[in-house]
Amino acid sequence: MVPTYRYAGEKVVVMGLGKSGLSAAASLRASGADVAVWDDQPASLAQGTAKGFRAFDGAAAPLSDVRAVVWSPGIPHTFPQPHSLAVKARAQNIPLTCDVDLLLEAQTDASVIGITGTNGKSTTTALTAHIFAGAGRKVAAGGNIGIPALDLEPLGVGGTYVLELSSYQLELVPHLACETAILLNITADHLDRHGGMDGYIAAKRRIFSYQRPPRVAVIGIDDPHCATLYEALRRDGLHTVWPISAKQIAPGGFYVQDGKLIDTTGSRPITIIDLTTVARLPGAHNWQNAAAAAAAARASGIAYDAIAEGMRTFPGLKHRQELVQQTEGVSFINDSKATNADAAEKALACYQNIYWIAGGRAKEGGIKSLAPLFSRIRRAFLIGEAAGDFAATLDGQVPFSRCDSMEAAIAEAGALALKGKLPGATVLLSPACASFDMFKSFEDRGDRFRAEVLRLWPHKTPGHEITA
Ligand code: UMA
Repeated sequence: MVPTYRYAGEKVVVMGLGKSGLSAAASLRASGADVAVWDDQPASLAQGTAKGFRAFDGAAAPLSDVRAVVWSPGIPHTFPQPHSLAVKARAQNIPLTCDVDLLLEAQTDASVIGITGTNGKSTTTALTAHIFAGAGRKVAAGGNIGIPALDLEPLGVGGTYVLELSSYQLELVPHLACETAILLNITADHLDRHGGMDGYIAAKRRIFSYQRPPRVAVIGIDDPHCATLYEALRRDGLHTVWPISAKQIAPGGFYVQDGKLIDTTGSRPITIIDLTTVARLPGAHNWQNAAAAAAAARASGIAYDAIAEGMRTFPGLKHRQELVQQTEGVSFINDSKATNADAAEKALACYQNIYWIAGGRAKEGGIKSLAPLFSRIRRAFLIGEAAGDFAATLDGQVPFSRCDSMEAAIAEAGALALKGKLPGATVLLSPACASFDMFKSFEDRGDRFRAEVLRLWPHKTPGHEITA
């Protein structure tokens, strides 16, 4: 835990008792602050009071002697409607802060690599930290990736925090000063929370604010919003700007061509690694993540061979094209994090001869946008509320079965894939749907997929390493 003495002896309210709120409350209390907590959900509030925190009535109690409100990132404080506690605090000039900002304020001696973007943040964060650790650096990764910032260890001088930062967190981090800041990509997301696309882009752009030397700004140039920001950053002249791309040559930056990751920031191009040989970074989206991680590592002086080794040994993240098992030529992939068609598209584009498990609680638009990839799918196994709609979309184009449970879908898909013996056959859970109709969360869905696959096919192919 990182202690945060900024509010020692003073009264602080922690708003929201999810992961970040509970972690912040614990750190503040351990550092001598007088902590009161609030959550609009009685069950969540009870979790806080069970840990001995005093309840602060967010709706009614006065804020007169409160020094700061530590805000949980998921709670609206501007758009679409500001929470009443945020309105009250701002009216009294009481700052809203968040756990990430408390970490940054407490650990100014450590370096910070900030990573944001609509997609790929978690993989890039984990990969960057893995490369740094492999190179012998003192490193800790956290933030939006699911490890609350104040749960990390104090690193101090010589340490590096690799922080995944969401647009929500970027609105609440005035102490952010990254040595290296990475913006991977921008597509429409969370627009309700930012008052539209301009607000969302403005939040993402904050990652480049007040950077510390060497002020390296790494930015994807494969989408129009980031390409425009790249030009603006170059014109500003405040940063060393390194473009990254998985689709085009990026002069003066890092790009991937025919799978080869190339650094052109120096006097001559250097090929770092052939990413087609790295099983746990499949697809162009992961190649862009790899380019970003390589840029962060080079900005910190990590050698090329250590970067390549870090990529080769990267275990991957759970639920994101996670290779669960390979047996008799069939790969079983858990991509439960793909809760919409855009995310499923990235996985479908990576494989041929796919036995596709999809469905759940549908998102707007369904799977019509995936039609260009249908030829890769040998058969679909449809589950959950969306099964009927998905069947109507696939009808006449892709054979499908409607399955009563995910377990039934796994058994049928696995048996067909093993029998078919097609090259590169892949049983892919990439649902293009939320999980809540059948599971507690996408993690629960992915965990159950993994458990069932390993129950049905426990024997791994000799020589193949699986990290669950
Ligand atoms: N709550 C209220 N009032 C409200 C809304 C919520 O009291 O009006 C309470 C809820 O009852 C709940 C708590 O607030 O108890 C939840 O707070 P939170 O939504 O900030 O969630 P945490 O558990 O603290 O998790 C947060 C991030 N969640 C969000 O930003 C929504 C986690 O990112 C992050 O991993 C975690 O902090 C640790 O840093 C998750 C996420 O979905 C993965 N992020 C979004 C994304 O990636 O798209 C941005």
